[in-house]
Amino acid sequence: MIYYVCKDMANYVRIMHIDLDAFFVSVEQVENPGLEGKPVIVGGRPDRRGVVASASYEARRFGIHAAMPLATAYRLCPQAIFIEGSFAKYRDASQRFMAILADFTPFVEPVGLDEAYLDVTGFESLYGSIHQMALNIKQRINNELKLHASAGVAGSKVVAKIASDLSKPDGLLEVADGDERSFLAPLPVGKLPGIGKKTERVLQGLGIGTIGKLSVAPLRVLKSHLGVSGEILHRHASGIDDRKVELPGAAKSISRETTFGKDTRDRSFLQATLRYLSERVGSELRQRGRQAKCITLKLRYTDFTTITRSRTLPQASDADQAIADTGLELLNKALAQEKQAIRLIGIGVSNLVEPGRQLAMLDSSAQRLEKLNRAVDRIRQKYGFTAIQTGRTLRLKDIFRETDGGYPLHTPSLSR
Ligand code: TTP
Ligand code: MG
Repeated sequence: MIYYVCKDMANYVRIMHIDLDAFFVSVEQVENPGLEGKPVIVGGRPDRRGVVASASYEARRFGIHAAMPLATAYRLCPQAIFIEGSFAKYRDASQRFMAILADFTPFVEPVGLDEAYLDVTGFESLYGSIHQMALNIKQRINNELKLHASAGVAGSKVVAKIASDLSKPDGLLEVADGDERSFLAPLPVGKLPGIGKKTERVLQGLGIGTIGKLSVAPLRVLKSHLGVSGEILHRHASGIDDRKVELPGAAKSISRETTFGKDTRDRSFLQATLRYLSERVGSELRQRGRQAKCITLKLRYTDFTTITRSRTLPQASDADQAIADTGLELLNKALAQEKQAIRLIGIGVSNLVEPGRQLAMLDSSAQRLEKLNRAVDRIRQKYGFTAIQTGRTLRLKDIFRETDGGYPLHTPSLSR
């Protein structure tokens, strides 16, 4: 008997997922209460290109959602208030949000700016119940930031996230241990994180409309239509997800991208932009004390087709030059293959590792680059990002206006 109790306790996990409601918009509403209760959109002016970053719940009633082109949002709701937004403000609110969470538990994994997973296993003894702990967290966020958060509590990350999503706005939903399957079964497959429109269509084609049906679909069929992700989705559909809450520092990837004001084929402009984005990625990589092994280029063409191309570096690096040079190689290859004009360009790094005491340190050119990048970082921290520019990004000066010591990246609110 005791044996079984111990065994169950060993498997017992409680994870809380917290996500702020209409984050960017809500920060704007706190600053300007006149915006409360109105259809508000952060992303930029509707006559500019770019997409909706955040929409108030009032705007969502018109069918407006994140990632929708601003022009479409304007068509659906011309009376909406469009705000360009400012990343600095959201970063500040995000830091305060994460600091509140850290007061409740050290086991916090931030995801983006307004979202986090908390490993709350065993915290019942501190707060009476996990439900009470979630209420306390929500209350503090509301008292101190005037923002609303929604929380989901369950035995795994995937179920906790779905629960917080379903509870929005200002909600709290707890799925009891053992109830995961019955909780998920009736939900449409689109509610499962990782299932976008395309996968949803594939599943519909197979007659799979609910998460319950997905959980009992033959694995062989899912794998043949969806590859490896078919297997993961199959497990998640049963509420099985053994991903742990990972503490920060273990970021999996860093990326920056921008949508152009006008689609372009101008090679030197594309290269300059790519260098600039690479420098922004490199600077964050060094700030986090990580090096990257994998570099990924992202391009979106006029017809909205989006491609990504990746390359693994022979040795992990945090140098702007390594990121940019690899990105440029991938870009040149892509430009040779596809003649369409480009709408969006982005660069990302992944497969992040702790800098090792590698042989490269003996290599004086790598050492020189490292020194150079750190010196540039120090100047930029003091005087702004564009205070120092390589000859190749200077071209951007004539095209973009500089704000906050940087070039605005679309969506402007995401410039950083
Ligand atoms: P979300 O949490 O996905 O969205 P939200 O907080 O606006 O709304 P809710 O959680 O209530 O559904 O994203 C958090 C912020 O990240 C969002 O306020 C703006 C930004 N964001 C973008 O800039 N682009 C995007 O495509 C998405 C989804 C979010
Ligand atoms: Mg949110």
